Amino acid sequence: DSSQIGEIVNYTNAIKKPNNEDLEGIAKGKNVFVISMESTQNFVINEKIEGQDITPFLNSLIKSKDTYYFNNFYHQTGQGKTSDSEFLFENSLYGLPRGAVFFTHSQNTFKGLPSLLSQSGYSTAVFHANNESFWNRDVMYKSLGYHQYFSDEYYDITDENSIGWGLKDDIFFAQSMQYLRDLKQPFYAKFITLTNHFPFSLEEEDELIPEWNSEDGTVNRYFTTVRYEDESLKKFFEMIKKEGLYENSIFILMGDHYGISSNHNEAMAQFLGKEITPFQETQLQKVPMIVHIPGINNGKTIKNISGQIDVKPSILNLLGVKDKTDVTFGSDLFTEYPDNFTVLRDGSFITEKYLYTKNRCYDKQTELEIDGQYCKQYAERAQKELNASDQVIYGDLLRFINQTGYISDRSISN
Ligand code: GP9
Ligand code: MN
Repeated sequence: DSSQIGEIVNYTNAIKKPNNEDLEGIAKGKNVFVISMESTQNFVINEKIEGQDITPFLNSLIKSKDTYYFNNFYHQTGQGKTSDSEFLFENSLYGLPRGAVFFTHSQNTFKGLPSLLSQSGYSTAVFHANNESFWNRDVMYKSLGYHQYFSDEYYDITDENSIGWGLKDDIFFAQSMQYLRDLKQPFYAKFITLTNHFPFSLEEEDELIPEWNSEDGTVNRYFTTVRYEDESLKKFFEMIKKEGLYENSIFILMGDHYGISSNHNEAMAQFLGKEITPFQETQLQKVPMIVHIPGINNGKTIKNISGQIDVKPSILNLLGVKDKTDVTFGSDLFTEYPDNFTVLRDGSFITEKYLYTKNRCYDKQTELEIDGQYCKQYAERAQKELNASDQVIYGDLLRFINQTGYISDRSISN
């Protein structure tokens, strides 16, 4: 009921770290591109296969003076996979312990990034060349406040231009341009890629690097589909420049979740040159997080420990959009007072010194298991945070928060 949300608001206010004031509004009124990179894990960044870069374009983007790269950024998804990732970064709430919130709670009141931005004059759209009801997106995108959803029906999909799960990424981007052109600016546009999805199938003509040579075909192919995705992203940026949209936009590129599950630990051990312990397995949950702001000329790699929960407040701060009705579990990624504490959906967490997973506490420096006492207080906080977020969803508690941020004992519709 409404008393529960009062407590939760106090709690989220208490854990929230201050926004970076120097960056507040730095991208005010600019278009926002978010690119969700399917199954893209951070371990491929700046790495090679047979002497060839796996992600040459992302590597060069990261090196740019206009890019902030977060190299300790974790996905926090559960069974809802891509949809959980979308939910996390657009609401700053966790997905659920079981099932996909996109399916189970699509009728809740949300204060999603798209609806907040549309209140600030943005038009909002999603581009994803899959069936519109996959992950119940057609329903959930309305709840999140999207104006438009360009699903598979908007694309010309043939046997020749598709592979694996559907339309090839580079064709997907190319065919999206006609719709993008017509969006009223400023816009918030989310693109969800697909080619780098298990089982990582690829036409030979699209293989830009050779498959790797381990005994694990899945891992071997993964590198080639990541490489292909990287090339598609490069072409995407070229198209955006040609459309004249580059200068007046910001770009957020984020991996949605892991692509290589723990079933492939043997090949991963070979690739990383070390045994895959629960510690390593948790570190493999890092995904790339890139914020590219043309002209900012102040880019750097930010090592703070962070996750998808932190994306929404970061975008809002860059755009200078304030919202009093917000209940967010994350903090601005650019904060000058990071708490370096990130919780994964299974209760694992990562701090500056410790990593906790599967009831084991690790020292990050030695990578060895240590006495559980060191992790105890953080483990409690992790549970508290996940439970509070779950309560918001199970109780549909955001309906009790009105436009001025006050809590009402009566349900208020958005
Ligand atoms: C499907 C795409 C992939 O539309 O988002 O879904 P996933 O299996 O990664 O959740
Ligand atoms: Mn996915």
